Amino acid sequence: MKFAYKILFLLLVTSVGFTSCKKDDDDDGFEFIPERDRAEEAAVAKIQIEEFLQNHFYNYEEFENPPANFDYKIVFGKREGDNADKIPLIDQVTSKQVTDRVKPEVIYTLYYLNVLQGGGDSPIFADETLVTFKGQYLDLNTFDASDSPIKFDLTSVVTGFQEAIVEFNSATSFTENPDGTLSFDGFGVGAVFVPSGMGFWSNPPSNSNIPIYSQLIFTFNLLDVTTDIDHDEDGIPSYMEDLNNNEFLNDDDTDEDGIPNFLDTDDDGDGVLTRDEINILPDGTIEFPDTNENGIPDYLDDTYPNL
Ligand SMILES: [Ca+2]
Ligand SMILES: [Ca+2]
Ligand SMILES: [Ca+2]
Ligand SMILES: [Ca+2]
Repeated sequence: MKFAYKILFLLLVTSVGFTSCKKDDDDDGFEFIPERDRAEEAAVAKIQIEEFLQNHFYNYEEFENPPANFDYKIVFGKREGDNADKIPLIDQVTSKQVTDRVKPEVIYTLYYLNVLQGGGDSPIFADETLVTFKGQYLDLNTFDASDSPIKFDLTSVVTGFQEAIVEFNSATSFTENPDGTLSFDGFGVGAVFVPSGMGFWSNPPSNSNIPIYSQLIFTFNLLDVTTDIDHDEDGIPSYMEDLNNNEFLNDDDTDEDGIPNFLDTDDDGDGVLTRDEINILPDGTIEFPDTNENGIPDYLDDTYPNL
């Protein structure tokens, strides 16, 4: 499970590294090759994913008439032989348009499969989710999976996974079993087909064998959601540190010290902790004083206080 967490850990990899290197056989040194063009790669990914969706189906018949002890996990198969007339995924998926976080002029069509919506809470981009999941390539080989519930911080997972799971709801209820495990009812079940630019791009986790520029499939059961995560414990929930409202937290860095606000305990870098520049009322409401009335709240204003 620990390994699984590391695999999905994406922090910042989409925004760093403009070159990758490979060993040059003709030379003793390394040859630096430029990163692929994001728009061209997005087009390649779209073709590959749509081809997959055309040629594959999922176990929808089992979801329609669940066999005894069905685990409510999505399983894909190829539309060939006895399965040639199964409904192709392309007729069952939903899609949403998502802007590339590195190159905003690139827009992805992110395909996802909504098998069961779920009846509980729906996560937002800064929440933590409890899921079971499987990660596969388009050839259906598995690169990572967890059948036991595992927590994923949505600020740390690949963009495609984050953008899809926020469209689902968690379980309506759970019961504790005699062995201490939990059973969930009414959870969300889905899959997302992630183009490389919304996946690991040219920087897959170094401890994985995931090839660069891989299209990835994640199937997941969404069990639980934890909201109002405050990553830096500065008193401001992380979703409120998304100052430019793009649902991406790594590009909000008020004092430009390289530490984004949601991880920065002194957001304006004035030497006074954010926690000491806001007021948290007994009912949990947060006030942002602007003492010098310049339109910038104290915690983001490095001209106040003058120390
Ligand atoms: Ca915070
Ligand atoms: Ca900062
Ligand atoms: Ca902060
Ligand atoms: Ca401060």
